[in-house]
Amino acid sequence: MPELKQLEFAPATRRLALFFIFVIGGALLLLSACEPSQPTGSTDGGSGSSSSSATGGGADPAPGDTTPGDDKQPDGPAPPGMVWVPGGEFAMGGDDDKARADEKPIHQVRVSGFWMDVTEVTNAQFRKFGEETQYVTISEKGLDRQASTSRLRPGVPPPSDQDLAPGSLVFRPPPGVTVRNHNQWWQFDPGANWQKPTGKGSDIKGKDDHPALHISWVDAHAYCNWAGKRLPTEAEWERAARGGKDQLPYIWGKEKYPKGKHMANIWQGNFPQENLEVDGYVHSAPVKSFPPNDFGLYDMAGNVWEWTSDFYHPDFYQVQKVMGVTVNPLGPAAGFDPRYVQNRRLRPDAPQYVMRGGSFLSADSYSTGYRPSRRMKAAPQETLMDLGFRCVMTRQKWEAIKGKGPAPSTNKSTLKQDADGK
Ligand SMILES: [Ca+2]
Ligand SMILES: [Ca+2]
Repeated sequence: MPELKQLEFAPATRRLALFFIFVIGGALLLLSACEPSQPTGSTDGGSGSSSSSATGGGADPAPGDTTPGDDKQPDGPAPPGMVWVPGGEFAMGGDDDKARADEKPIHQVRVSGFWMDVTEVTNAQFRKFGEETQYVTISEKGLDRQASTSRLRPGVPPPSDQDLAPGSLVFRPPPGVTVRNHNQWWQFDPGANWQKPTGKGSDIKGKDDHPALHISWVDAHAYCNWAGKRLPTEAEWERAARGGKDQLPYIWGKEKYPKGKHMANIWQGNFPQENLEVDGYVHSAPVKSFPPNDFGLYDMAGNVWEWTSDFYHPDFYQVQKVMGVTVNPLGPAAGFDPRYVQNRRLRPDAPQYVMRGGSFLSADSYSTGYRPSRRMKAAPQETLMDLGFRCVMTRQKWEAIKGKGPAPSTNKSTLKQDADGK
């Protein structure tokens, strides 16, 4: 993940932003609460098909209202490859010495119980999706010129051929680069995509059980839609990651190395030059290589960053705090990132979505991205060497699937294969 330096607002800009948040943002939140804003995934500007569904039931909608008793796992079988994340109230965000401004303040959130993929979506699962739908990812096909141009704000120059070309960002720090040169260790490689994670000449042979990499938000949304699932909200993701351990620095507890054990695939050594590989992996690890959290979920810290369905706004938690305990928050109704104001190199035409959990590139000497409250963001078309995802499913959706009775064998087969990554 590009650990892009968070730029601070100038005081006047910050006051203006806070005004926007509390006055206008409040109205947007009300609208958001009235009308679930599960995005449509129409921002790819491409032609990838995601119309078919592994479950035959279409996409899972946004989280429903809290149902009494939903902290208990529903009776009957779980969806293949998923575990129940019990509903409940938890403290969202962080305020310790490692916490960034956008992780504060800690605020109380209640989410309904839901099903979540036990692991990050693997290469084998993503391949199955492509075979059944002929879906092609953004890093493989590039961006559509007409769609990309139609989104531009007035005065913004149209994208160049290079802006629209296939490819993705690969982590290649040049010799001597330091953490101060955060723009230099990511290199756009026109041959990089989920099947060629480090560019031309690379492949994923023998890596069926590794997480799929170079996955954009649009691609992730299409996969979840096909699987009859959806991306988790940011609140659902943090609820799930903490596994019931509120306000602890790590998803497994207080100690970084309990009994000397490595608990996640992250970075050891002097980032970005020296990866000591003490945890056994310099790149992605097979899913389930490290212990699960208390909800039975693997790699909620490290391995790859995971997309959520929420727009990013640096001051969103301040709004949440004044609203008291919020229930199933869906994120801000619109994305906003101050970098767009101050850094014109970044794409000016797209809001950003939140990603969570850190990756094999998360180092204590730099971002500590694997902390459960750490927030990162990217535009929906952006892809990176350490960016993947997993999906969730509502209780209601699974009940509806089961309620259909015995599913056609092809559907059952697809779900089983999805779960097992075969
Ligand atoms: Ca590692
Ligand atoms: Ca992860």
